[in-house]
Amino acid sequence: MKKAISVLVLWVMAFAALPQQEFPLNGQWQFRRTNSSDGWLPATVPGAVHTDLHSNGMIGNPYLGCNNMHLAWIDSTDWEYRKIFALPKTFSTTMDVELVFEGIDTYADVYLNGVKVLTADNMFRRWVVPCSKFLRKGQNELRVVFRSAVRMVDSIAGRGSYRLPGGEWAYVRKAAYHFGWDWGPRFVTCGIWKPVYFRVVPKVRVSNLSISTISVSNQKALMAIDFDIDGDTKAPMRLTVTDVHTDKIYLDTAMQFKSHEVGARFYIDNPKLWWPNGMGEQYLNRFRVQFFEDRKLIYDKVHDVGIRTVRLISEPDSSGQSFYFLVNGLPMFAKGANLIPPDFFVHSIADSVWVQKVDFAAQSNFNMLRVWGGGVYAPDAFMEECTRKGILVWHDFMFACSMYPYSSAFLANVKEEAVEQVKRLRKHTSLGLWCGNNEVDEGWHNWGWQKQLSEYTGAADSVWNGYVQLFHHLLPEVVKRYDSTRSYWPSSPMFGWGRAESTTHGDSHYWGVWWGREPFERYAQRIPRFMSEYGFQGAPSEETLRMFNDRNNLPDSAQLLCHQKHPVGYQTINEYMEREGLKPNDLLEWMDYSQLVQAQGYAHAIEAHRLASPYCMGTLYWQLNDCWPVVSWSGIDYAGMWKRVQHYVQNLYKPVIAGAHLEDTLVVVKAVSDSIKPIQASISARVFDINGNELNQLNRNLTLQPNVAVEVGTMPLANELVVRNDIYLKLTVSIDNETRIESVYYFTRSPHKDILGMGMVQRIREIKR
Ligand code: BMA
Repeated sequence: MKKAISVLVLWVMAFAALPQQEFPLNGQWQFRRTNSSDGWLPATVPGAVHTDLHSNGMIGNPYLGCNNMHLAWIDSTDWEYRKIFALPKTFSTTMDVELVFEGIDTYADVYLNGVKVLTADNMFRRWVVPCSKFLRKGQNELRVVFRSAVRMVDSIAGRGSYRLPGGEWAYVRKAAYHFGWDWGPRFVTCGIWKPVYFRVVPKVRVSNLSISTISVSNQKALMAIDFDIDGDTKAPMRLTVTDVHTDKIYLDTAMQFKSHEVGARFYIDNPKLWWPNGMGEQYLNRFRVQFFEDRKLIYDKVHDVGIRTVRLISEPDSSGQSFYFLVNGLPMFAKGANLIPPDFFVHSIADSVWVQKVDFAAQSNFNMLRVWGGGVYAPDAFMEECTRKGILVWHDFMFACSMYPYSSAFLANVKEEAVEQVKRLRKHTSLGLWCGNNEVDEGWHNWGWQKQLSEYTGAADSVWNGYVQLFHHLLPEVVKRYDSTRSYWPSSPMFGWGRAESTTHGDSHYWGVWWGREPFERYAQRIPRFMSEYGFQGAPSEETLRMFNDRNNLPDSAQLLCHQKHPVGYQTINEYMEREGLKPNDLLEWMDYSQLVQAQGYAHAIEAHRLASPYCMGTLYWQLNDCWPVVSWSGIDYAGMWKRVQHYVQNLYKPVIAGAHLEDTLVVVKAVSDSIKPIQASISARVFDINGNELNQLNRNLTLQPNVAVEVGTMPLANELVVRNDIYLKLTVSIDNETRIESVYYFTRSPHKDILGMGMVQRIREIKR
């Protein structure tokens, strides 16, 4: 007996030196309708009820054909999951053990051996439950009973005298797009969507450790290290930060266990800086952080950290209010797109898929991605790849297109979520901005929401005060307290696109093109200080179109309709296609032309935005990717195939570009560079007919200063030339005698087929004087 105890003591001591020990509960589970007499079916965790039903052959593939239209019954049903397991021998029921759910979607009661240990109500939070006293030596049962989120919405909303304007998703802390979006199906699913495990609670635990740059000046960087420490100890503690490459010690400090949140600062001499893609190297310092309790090592990790400062500069100026990012003291023209979750069923997205999106962004010469507020908070693997590839992340908090509840219980739930996510994400060098929400301020001021509330006395005031409380106090205060070096922006956009200020103040979402059916030319007339959304739909690749169909054929018209979620999506595409004089003969040609029209739209916009810098300092199109096979605004479809537009974007996001437009019969050529140093460029504009005869030319050598667009020159064309469909303008930018960019413009609608075949072509933008 004595021997057994001493072995146990030795084992516990050895174990205590480890940061923590985990017993995963992922993998095989069982599920059924709650309390039904249906037999238990096999389930997978992490997972979702839709994917489990599909794996069991109970429903068809939700992404195929029109299946997505017939699955609403799943959303209004309650489901329960269980796992029966025995603890491993290394786990004793006398240990201090916690049950951890990294993510539960969304309303669930959790029972451990019949005892309710948790009620969860937020998909974006992690749930930690002390559970030693409920564990048994032999068999254990963990049961998770979900309540239908759609019925929860009705019950919560039903308690008030009015419904909040916007969308039903506002009532639940669950990904908004699960309720259906104009690029996604509606599956209000449920499930344990992230890993679940037991872990032994160590005496002292260090977590949420981040190292960030406070300032860089005079060849010195001031760094902050922040972390949480939990537990209880009177022992002296010590924190060290060393350089893995040089062994240089940056910090070696004694600490007393005092508070839960701890911070320290240190300096680095002659730091090598991290830069966004295109501005310089993505240099990462390797800091080894060690934490000792007494002399026992309780934390030992290497953190790869880029030294850089990033600030959003949004200040009144002579034109209105600026909006640009200052990185290491230099203005950055932001080039990128908006990102949505890369699969509807987020549990199934491998890290490699998230990483692939970042790699596509970097290949397309992006320096920014915006994680849109109707999806989910980005995983660490995504943020790490953004750090490696120089992509700054504009991260929305998960609020979109609706007014939100403001009860103290709702706000307390959101506060927990915000603190957790900010502490998790702040360690990433790539994180550039926190934004409160997507289009909530715009909705309130422009979408008739106030009118909707007008029959309820005092409702509009209360709802707006709730908004202010959440987006102007609670969230910025969380950012200030836990991530003080990051900027916070309350709502994107600052003004809706119908307002004059949308082109003079802050960021803008311009949907006059597409939603407003305005011509692409309008992009150049409605230039904002920073364009954080605009876009146009294009069909996916043929390969992805075939994914609509259950036999890998081209889809029929019903299937096409089930994979278009915008109310007038096809009409809008066809209207613009007609305007461009493109007349497709079959589905594949329609697909091709839709991609051409989409690409033209983005090309017009990107040229207009970049050639207006420094007035405009960013362009993020809607949207980079898809979450299922669909016709949408994305540049890259669900299967990861690049639409035509993505190649145009890649070209137009190069450091130096030239662009042309037509003022009556005068070709006007402009150029811009976003390199951080002045660039010598040679720019030529040459007009040809399709037989290769040169009709006119303009050649200039010039020095381009960072982010200052200039007019390169003008070239008059004869009246009879600009009405010909068989001539084109080729713009070439050369740097150091090397051609860096080539663009081809044609002059009329319905261009000659040979010109359309030239690759990245677009119709020249026309201005009538
Ligand atoms: C933007 C987004 C999404 C939407 C898109 C296209 O404003 O924020 O809400 O999918 O428009 O309509």
